[in-house]
Amino acid sequence: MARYIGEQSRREFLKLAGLAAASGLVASCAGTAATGKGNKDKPNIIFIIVDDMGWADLGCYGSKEIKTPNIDRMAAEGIRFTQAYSGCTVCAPARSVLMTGMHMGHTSVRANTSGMPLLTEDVTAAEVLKQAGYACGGFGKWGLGDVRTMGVPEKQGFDEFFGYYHQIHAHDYWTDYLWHNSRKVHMRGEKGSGERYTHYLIFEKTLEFIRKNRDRPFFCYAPWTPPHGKYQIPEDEPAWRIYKDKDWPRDAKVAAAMDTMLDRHVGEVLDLLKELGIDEQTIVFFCSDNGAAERFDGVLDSSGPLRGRKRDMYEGGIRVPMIVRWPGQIKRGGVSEHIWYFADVMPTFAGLAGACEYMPKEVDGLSVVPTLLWQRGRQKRHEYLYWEWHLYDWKKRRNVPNGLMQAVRMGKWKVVRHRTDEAFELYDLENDIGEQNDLAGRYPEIVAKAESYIRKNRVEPRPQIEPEMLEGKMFR
Ligand SMILES: [Ca+2]
Repeated sequence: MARYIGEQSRREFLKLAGLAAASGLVASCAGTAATGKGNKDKPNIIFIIVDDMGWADLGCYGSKEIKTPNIDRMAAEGIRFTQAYSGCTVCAPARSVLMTGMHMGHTSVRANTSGMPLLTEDVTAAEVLKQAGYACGGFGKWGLGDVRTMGVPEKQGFDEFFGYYHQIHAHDYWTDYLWHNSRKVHMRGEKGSGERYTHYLIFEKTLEFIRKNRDRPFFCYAPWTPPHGKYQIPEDEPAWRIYKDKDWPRDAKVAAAMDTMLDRHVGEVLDLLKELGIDEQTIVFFCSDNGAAERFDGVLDSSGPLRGRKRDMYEGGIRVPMIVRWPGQIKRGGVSEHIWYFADVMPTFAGLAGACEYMPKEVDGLSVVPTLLWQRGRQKRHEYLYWEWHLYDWKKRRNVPNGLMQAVRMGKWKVVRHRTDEAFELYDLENDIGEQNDLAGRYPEIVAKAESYIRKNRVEPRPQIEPEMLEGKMFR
């Protein structure tokens, strides 16, 4: 695969740059001028975010065992990022960062307990795009407000949302019901069958929304739930047949099959865009919401060379695969080392949609549109990126004392600590991607700088209310 500058000819580069300039897609939404284009220039945005897929679970990210030909092709036709990050190391807060454009020191939902939904005053990426004339639909797992709260997606900018509202509900692929705009949709058919397998229904609804909105700008948010455990898959799922007889632990086989199933569905989304004639009007993102839930070391090696996994502040918890494809606009086969994270998604959407004026001023993110369009000189870079997550004691129903985990990335440096009463560790990611060699003792001034960013750029989260009960059962 081509590196960022390489196999593309200069002539083609100039053509792409010209296209981008002509269509006004140069806004960074963080200082440079916003675009104000008419509807015909607003690309459709499809954001596929799968659940707990590891950084190394795709062929194009080095997986040797998991078959992902469609996503690999998507990367070959678009741009693949090697240093893209989630907003957090677990589901709900990661999505809060994504939806609000604010990092974990500022965003509203900072825990997986559902003890705090998005509030009315929170401005989501969907609300920004809605004001710019987009139809907004979501299909999969929401996690930012349960039914009967102000955090539900249809009160946060979405015209429709089909799937799970509570992330713990989303653990079960053969649940009794899903939600459609807070209306309960009962699942028919036999439990354990493909007929009732929730991902199939969520995928169908995703395609239906794209078909329905083909003639107008749309934002299709697809927070699909595989390969998150429970590791459940229909016996007759074609992807399952590839792995079912492998000599691996069952969970690893199901996780691999879920990835290959997702891959087929990504391919079908791309095929649909061609069928509808909107391939070149549509930018498609593919990423994971946080690191691998299980590493499956020696079998799938889902974190690759990275340390840790989901729930860690090490790279294995927060670094994610990120691929973006937009025929005619994004150079084919690019690989970028640009460092960015979910807080940058809202400004990127706003830049694409000419919607910068609708974005709250407080966002922490920076648009990556210049990087997508190969205008590297225009790309603004973060002074620092910030993550935190507070460990929760489910028995005592409160945060673990001193259990706040924090991480800061500054250029090649990564500062991390696992509790507030422990010292920070420091790693040089350029030379030590596996975070093995703690340099905090040698460079105390780098650690001090990270601490000063944290002090200046973090506020306490809103107080959590009691974790929610749903159908009389507490989800955890
Ligand atoms: Ca997740």
